[in-house]
Amino acid sequence: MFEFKVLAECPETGARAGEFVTPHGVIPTPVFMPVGTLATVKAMSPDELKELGASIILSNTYHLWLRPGPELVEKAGGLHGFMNWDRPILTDSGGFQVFSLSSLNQITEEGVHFRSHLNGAPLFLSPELSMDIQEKLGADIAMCFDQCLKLPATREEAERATELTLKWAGRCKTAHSRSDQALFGIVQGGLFDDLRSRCADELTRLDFNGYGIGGLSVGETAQEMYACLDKLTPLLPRTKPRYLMGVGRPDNLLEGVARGVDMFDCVMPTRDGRTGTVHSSRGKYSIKASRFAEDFGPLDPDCSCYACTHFSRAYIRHLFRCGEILASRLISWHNLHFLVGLMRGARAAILDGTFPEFKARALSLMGGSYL
Ligand code: PRF
Ligand code: ZN
Repeated sequence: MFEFKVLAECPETGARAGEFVTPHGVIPTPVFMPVGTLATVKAMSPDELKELGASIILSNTYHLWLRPGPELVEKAGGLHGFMNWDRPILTDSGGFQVFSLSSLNQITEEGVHFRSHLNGAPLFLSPELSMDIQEKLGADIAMCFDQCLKLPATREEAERATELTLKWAGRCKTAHSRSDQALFGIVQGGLFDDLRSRCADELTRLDFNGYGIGGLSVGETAQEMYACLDKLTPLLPRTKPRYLMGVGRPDNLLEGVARGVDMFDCVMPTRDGRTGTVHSSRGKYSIKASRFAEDFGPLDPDCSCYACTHFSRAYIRHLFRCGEILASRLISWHNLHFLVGLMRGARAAILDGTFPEFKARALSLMGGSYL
């Protein structure tokens, strides 16, 4: 269980194609994981997610802890039974949501004191509690409870967050007790190469089933993120999966894959789907634009998803302008298909030795709106 097989490596870049074995099936990598924060990928049914090719989804400890509570999910047979999804699931630890959503957080060595984003009630989350909740949720992959730093951060702040994240990783490893659940460490360290490297070394010593790369896409430039990955991924064990947390722009995915990242997640495809933003092989655009009023072509000429094979831009634009929920569903469906498919294409290209060409062509087709 939890074996990661590297099937092919791109000789020109750091890209790899692999397979990660979990209790609910094998995850082909590189992979994009749709986000189902509240035990649902917004507007999409599990069957629809399967149809578009999702092999794993992500859910959130923090949100499910508040509502409906881990005990209820456990009674329902864990997240898989509760939401009727029988493929792999990864739960994030709350280490990011606590810092990004809640107010007045006070960080101590023991854990984090903060207030609920729902009703302001005082709450406390620690590595041990996050592990307990994640074991009850029962995902295939649990994440360590970490401190995600907002950038820019001073050297001192980054040092403190890195040391705390390492102490907490050790406590997560000790507290974690389910042998049918993988546990991933999370590398922090801001944009300081030596802190990232120290964090990677210490986490590797603790021997996790995989490694999250946290604290990126939090205010730095794309070039800074790529430079950080260039230095960091070679320090992580070659035979364990690497997961770049919360990163989902298509150009970021391709650049991440080229630097040896295997897994990604982001709310972007579904969040943008609900506001009418389409991500496509030719770049991103808003379906609201008047130039689509009489455009009877598909959202993306290169896409084979349900939305693109059945409906026109003009129709989806009409639905969107009328506030019809089908518009949100169709654009979310397409956006997810695009990102899941982009990683499927990258994987095929790594396996047949054409990844550099695949990446260059995809980036050039996406054009100006992403670069
Ligand atoms: N830590 C955790 N989850 C995350 C992040 C992190 O740093 C990020 C940062 N991009 C997204 N999700 N636990
Ligand atoms: Zn489509």
